[in-house]
Amino acid sequence: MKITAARVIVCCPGRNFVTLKIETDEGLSGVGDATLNGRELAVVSYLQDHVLPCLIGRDPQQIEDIWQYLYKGAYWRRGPVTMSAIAAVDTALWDIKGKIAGLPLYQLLGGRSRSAVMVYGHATGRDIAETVDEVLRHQAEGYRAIRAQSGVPGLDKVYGVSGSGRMYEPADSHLPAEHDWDSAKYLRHTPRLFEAVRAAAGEEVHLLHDVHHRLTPIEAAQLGRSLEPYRLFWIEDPTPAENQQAFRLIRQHTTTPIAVGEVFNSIWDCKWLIEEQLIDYIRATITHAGGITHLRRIADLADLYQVRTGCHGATDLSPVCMGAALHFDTWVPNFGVQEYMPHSELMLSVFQCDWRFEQGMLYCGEKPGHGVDIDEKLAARYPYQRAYLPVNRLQHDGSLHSW
Ligand code: CS2
Ligand code: MG
Repeated sequence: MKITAARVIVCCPGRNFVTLKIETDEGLSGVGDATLNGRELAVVSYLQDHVLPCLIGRDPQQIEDIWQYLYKGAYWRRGPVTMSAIAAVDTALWDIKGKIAGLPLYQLLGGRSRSAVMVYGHATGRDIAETVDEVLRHQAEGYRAIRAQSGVPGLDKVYGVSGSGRMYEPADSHLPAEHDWDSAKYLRHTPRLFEAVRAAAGEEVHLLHDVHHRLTPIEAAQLGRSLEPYRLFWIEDPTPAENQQAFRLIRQHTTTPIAVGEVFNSIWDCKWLIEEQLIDYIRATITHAGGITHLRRIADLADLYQVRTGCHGATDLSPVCMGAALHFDTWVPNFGVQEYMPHSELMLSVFQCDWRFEQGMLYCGEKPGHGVDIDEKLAARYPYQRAYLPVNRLQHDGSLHSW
């Protein structure tokens, strides 16, 4: 079998997605997600100009060899652009392998470890009362795990917070919007939010919270400790993870579980935090961490230390990523939870998927491969539109802040 064609499809059915389609001489094709939010076209060029010419004529069944060829062969290893491009190729090749075998992807990985995949939904509100309502709405829809975020009194706009039940879009403007930030206000407010949420939602539901890399290590330690009475499932990205020693400091002060890794792109980003047992959940996912082939290695390393997976699943990961992730989650022994921000109807008309949601769980389909395809004609009706994530400035003096 040979790869005869490979093309990149860029579309914007409500947000930008970059999709790779690989075709073979035997009529089978596969798709992979290469969406890197706010930097999409860099990956398009990486694929089109530098990767796709090397794929034509290769045997698509040699997934491992092609992965090694693209990773080691580039000389310039790692980084989000490179690893998203490799991930797209890898995902498309696993899709093709599933179609050759006539098996859903989870079967190729080793078979089913669980009946379904527990997901967490997003409850956001402009204030505590609105967030509590949203948490209760999610519980009524069957969610067993819910991430709660709310506006902070005295701050105009807070990332990840939309009003009245609307989903937020991570890249929401033509040029980066500017948000303001004040860690002291946030640290005062967040325990109040979770006091109210826990009281309203009861003991059973898993509660999660995303700090978006905004605190210093000692502030993150304070936050973790102040949330202990509400028994969170995790706090996510409490401090930027370039300085991994920071997590040692946080760990010394709090037993609130920690999740990190949505911006990680290789096992080398994860290794030390996992080996030193400084995190509890690893959030790397297929699209940004080198595909199924590489994420599997990260999960296996994590399993040695009882670190569980918690794959990133914001809407800027395309339905292709979500489809593949659900197969991965169905197999991976040390599964924790899967993030789930449902894509819009329009997005799901461009991408056909076969998963289903029921009582807080997602069920991957049984189609061969990962079960997601793209309608290229429809996709062509929604051309790329430049869009950025916001930036974050300190409220009192305008200096640019981590996020
Ligand atoms: C967030 C995302 O889902 C999450 O946990 O951190 O909204 C993230 O900021 C975006 O996916 C960035 O593209
Ligand atoms: Mg996050």
